[in-house]
Amino acid sequence: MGTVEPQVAQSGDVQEVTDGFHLVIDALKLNGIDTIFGLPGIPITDFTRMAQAAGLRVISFRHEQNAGNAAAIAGFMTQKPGICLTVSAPGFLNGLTALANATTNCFPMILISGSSEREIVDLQQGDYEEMDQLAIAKPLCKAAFRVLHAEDIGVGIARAIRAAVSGRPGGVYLDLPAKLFAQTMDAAAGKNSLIKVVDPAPRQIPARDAVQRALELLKSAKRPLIVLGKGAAYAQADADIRALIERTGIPYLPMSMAKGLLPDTHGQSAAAARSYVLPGADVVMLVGARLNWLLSHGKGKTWGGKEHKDWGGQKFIQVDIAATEMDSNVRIDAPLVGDIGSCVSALLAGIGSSWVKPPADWLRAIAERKDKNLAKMAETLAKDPTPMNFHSALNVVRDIIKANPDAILVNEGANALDFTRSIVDMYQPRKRLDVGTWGIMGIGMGFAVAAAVVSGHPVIAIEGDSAFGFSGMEVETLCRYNLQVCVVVFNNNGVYRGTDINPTGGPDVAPTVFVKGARYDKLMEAFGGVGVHATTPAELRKAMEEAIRSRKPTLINAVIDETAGTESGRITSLNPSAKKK
Ligand SMILES: Cc1ncc(C[n+]2csc(CCOP(=O)(O)OP(=O)(O)O)c2C)c(N)n1
Ligand SMILES: [Mg+2]
Repeated sequence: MGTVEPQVAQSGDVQEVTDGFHLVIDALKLNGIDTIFGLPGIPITDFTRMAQAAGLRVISFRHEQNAGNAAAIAGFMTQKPGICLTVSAPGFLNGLTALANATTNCFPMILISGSSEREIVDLQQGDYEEMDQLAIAKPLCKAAFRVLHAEDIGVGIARAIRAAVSGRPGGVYLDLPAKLFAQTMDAAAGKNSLIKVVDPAPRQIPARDAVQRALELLKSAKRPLIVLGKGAAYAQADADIRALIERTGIPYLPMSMAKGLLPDTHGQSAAAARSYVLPGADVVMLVGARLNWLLSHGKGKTWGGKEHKDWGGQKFIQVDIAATEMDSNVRIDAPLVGDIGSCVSALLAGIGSSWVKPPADWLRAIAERKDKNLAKMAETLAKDPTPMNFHSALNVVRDIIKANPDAILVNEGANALDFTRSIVDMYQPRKRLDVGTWGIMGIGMGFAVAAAVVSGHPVIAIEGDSAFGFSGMEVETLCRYNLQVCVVVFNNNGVYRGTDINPTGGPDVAPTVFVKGARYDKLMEAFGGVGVHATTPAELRKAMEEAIRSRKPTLINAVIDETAGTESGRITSLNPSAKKK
């Protein structure tokens, strides 16, 4: 229990007192939180010092958005809310994008922000960094709380933790006005006011009839398919999920961050035959995957529908913790509401040992497509063009991950994202961390820092050159904490490609084009890390192997053919095109 200087009460007795600073720290520690990702300044500078002194790991960033992304992904990896700490107004706003992104992606995090004096803020009298932060945060997160009195800190932290991790996880905002930190109270009373949250994410057991309904529908399928989402990865029910897939014999499709839940090389993976299984399946079981844009909303041509919004004829079973997810895009014939672990184990119990495997013709048809596509991919990967392109570079990354399956792969960009997802096989759960539901740029270095800090495993960040720029300054953070992160910048001189021309012939380059031949490796060298300039797959391979071996923060500037990318990577179709030519 942290205390401040003893005070002498009027009676003459020495009274142990504590304050807001220490109560917040003690409340976090009491709940098993050991790391804070943040950026100091008024009113939380002393808080960061005291937290460090109290044995918390305080990871300081160069921009709050990266600290926020770090907290969010730490939450995803650990099922404990990641903590991001920011200063008032501008710092808070910088962290807010990460909070909103965490909520969208169902990552549990708590953004704790200092704020200015309530009386002045509410009368809009122009305080230092004045802003009604609670009101602004509210629509962007699961829950938002403010604590005004030291004796309420325990409740405030407990509520924030519960809100972040229970049910569907997400972002929570906790507003701590500057005045709160210095408030004092009796140390024993303070200690008593803290709450150690019991069972913060209670299991939600699915109803028996819902399990039965799901199993009957699955049993009736001629062409069944299971789709694993990142909710399935988050659940840490890895063995049961694998058993479900293997005991039913049903082909499965991993969403991006569910890759590795089963090794991507698994015989039942239908990832290489995605465009065949989605329209072909008659019953689809979604496990922790939402029918959002990433799955074309469960309808339209991707699913065999005639037109853009037409139903493809599939029946759906959806396993999700949120009942409100059901029927969000198409009819869900068998909703199975509960936490993924409980739902999957209930399904397993119902499946027993005599489950009939899916019809052989369905499996054979998938295997044929898969073999054909994988052979085509192998051919492309074997090429060694000059200059290096996405495929020849990713062939190297693919080998490195295969040799180091415990390494965590962080990935962002457009082409740099889409090609990596399809080419680089993952072998273990929760090893692929990427742009998620929003396809957001800027998660790269925040995710990389947190992945290294939380896991202790090597981290490899495959970054488009544009994507990297959003959080690039954090290479200093990588060096400062000496984190074993190998950043590979796929440098194709711009957003999507580096070949656009300014149609006016004026001196400005096109909006998608960057400085040609930029040397991102020098940025890493500026802070004492290892910088490598790689123009061939052989150079890239040598540098990545050395980075893994040395464990030193490394940035490899991988020069990629500037003509190789496509507009928006794989999602060109979402880009509105002008009618007027
Ligand atoms: C916050 C945010 N801003 C802008 C975008 C739009 N956007 C999508 S991909 C991308 C960058 C693509 O370029 P790069 O990272 O170099 O990848 P490449 O396709 O060149 O490999 C941008 C700016 C976004 N997704 N998120
Ligand atoms: Mg690029």
